[in-house]
Amino acid sequence: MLLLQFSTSHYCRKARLALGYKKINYQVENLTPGLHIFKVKPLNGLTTLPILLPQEEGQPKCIADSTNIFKYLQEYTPSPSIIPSNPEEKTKAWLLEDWLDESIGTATRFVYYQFRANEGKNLDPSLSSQLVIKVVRMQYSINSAAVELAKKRLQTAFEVLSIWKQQPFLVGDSLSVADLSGAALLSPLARIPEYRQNYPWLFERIIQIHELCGENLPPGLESKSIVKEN
Ligand SMILES: N[C@@H](CCC(=O)N[C@@H](CS)C(=O)NCC(=O)O)C(=O)O
Repeated sequence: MLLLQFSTSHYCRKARLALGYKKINYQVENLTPGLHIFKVKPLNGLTTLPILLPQEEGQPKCIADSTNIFKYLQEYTPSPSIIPSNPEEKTKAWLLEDWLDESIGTATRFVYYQFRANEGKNLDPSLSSQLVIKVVRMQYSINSAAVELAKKRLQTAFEVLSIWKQQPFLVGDSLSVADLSGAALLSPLARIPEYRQNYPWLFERIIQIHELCGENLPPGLESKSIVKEN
């Protein structure tokens, strides 16, 4: 299998966590933001990554969107499952997945790029990095007012996800699409000292889930990084 990705994207991390948890062999192809459109649009009409190419006879040619990738991988390799078998838990896990994907992953992006353009500029002050940050901020209309709203959405996320303080999994007693989504889509906050200080439990869980999936830890947490060959 081949995963088309941006190396730094938290949505692509989400797909890698599921591939890793299911111990599926795959390779990655890192695309360049902007130029990716020429490769990606002809495949499915969308412009976003991740995209999974199963590259196997009898399998679909291309699966776009991290949620669809979860669903496909669950069918492709049912065990270990990432979907609870109990119907109520299953509904809850998918609801959390959808909210984390559609609302919280976006809020993380806004807060992260605001930080990288201001207090966090010294993480990589190079011209190329600052240019990428500028383009992303323009692409998604990231401005101070929108960032304030995103911060409020993140506050709600910390309340909802505080279940992680008492139990290792958000739903039921095993890892699900909800945990994979939370661990990936909040991971960029590990670069922001304020969040690291205020929510240590969140980053402990993110580390544990990455370890369960055999995935390298996200920037900011990687001092404890594990080795994985792609
Ligand atoms: N809901 C989508 C979101 C994916 C997404 O937003 N990907 C971003 C990178 S983090 C992207 O590809 N942006 C490039 C573009 O929109 O052209 C998913 O889960 O796959």
